[in-house]
Amino acid sequence: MARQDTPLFLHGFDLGGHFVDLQPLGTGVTGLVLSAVDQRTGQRVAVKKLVMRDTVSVKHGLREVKITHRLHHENVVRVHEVLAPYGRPLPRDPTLLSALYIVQECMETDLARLLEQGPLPTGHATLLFYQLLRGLKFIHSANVLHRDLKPANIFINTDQLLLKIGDFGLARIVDPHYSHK
Ligand code: OXW
Repeated sequence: MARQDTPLFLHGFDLGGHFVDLQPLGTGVTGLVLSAVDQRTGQRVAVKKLVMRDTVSVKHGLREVKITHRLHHENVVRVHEVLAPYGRPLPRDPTLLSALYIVQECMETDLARLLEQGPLPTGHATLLFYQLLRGLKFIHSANVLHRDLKPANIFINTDQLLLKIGDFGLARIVDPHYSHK
C-alpha cells in the first residue's frame, strides 16, 4: 500500500502511528477537520489541520493555537495537544512548519445540524442557551473575541445536552484597555 493510501495519510493528514479510523467531519475556517480514534486512550478526537503556506497562514495558525490553548472551560471545546507533522511535538520555532495539527475533544454534532432535525423543546433550548452564555462569558473574561459565533461552531453532545463553543480560527485577543469606539 502506498503511503498516500494508508489510513493515517487520509486527506494529507500525516499524524504518526497513534491515530486510526480517520473520518472527515467538515471544513472549518482554517481547514479540514477529521475525527480519529487515539489508540493510546481509545477516545475519539477531532483533528484540525492548519496548513502553513505563507507568513500570513503561519501567523493565523499560531494565533489559533495560542488562543485555544489558554481556554479551559466546560463550555469550550478542549484542546488535548498540538502536533507537528508525523505526530511530532511542536518545535521551539514553529514558524518553519508546513502544517500544524490541533487535536481536540470530539463532540457528537453541531447546533446547525441539531436544528435541522426540528425545533428544540423549550427546556432543552433554555439549557443550551445557558451553556452558550456561560462559555461566552468565560471567553470574554479571558479577553478573547470569537468573532465567528454561529450554529456550525457550537458543538453538542445530545445524550447529556452538553454544549461547547469551538472553531477559534477567526478569534482575536483583545486589549482590555482599548476603547471600543
Ligand atoms: C466535532 C469537535 N467537530 C469541527 C470544526 C469544523 C468543522 C467540522 C468540525 C460531529 C459535523 C455536521 N456539520 C460538522 C471546527 N467535535 C470539533 C469539531 N470541529 N472541533 N472542531 N460534526 C462535528 C462534530 N459532527 N464534532 C456535524 C459538520 C455540517 F467543519 N473547529
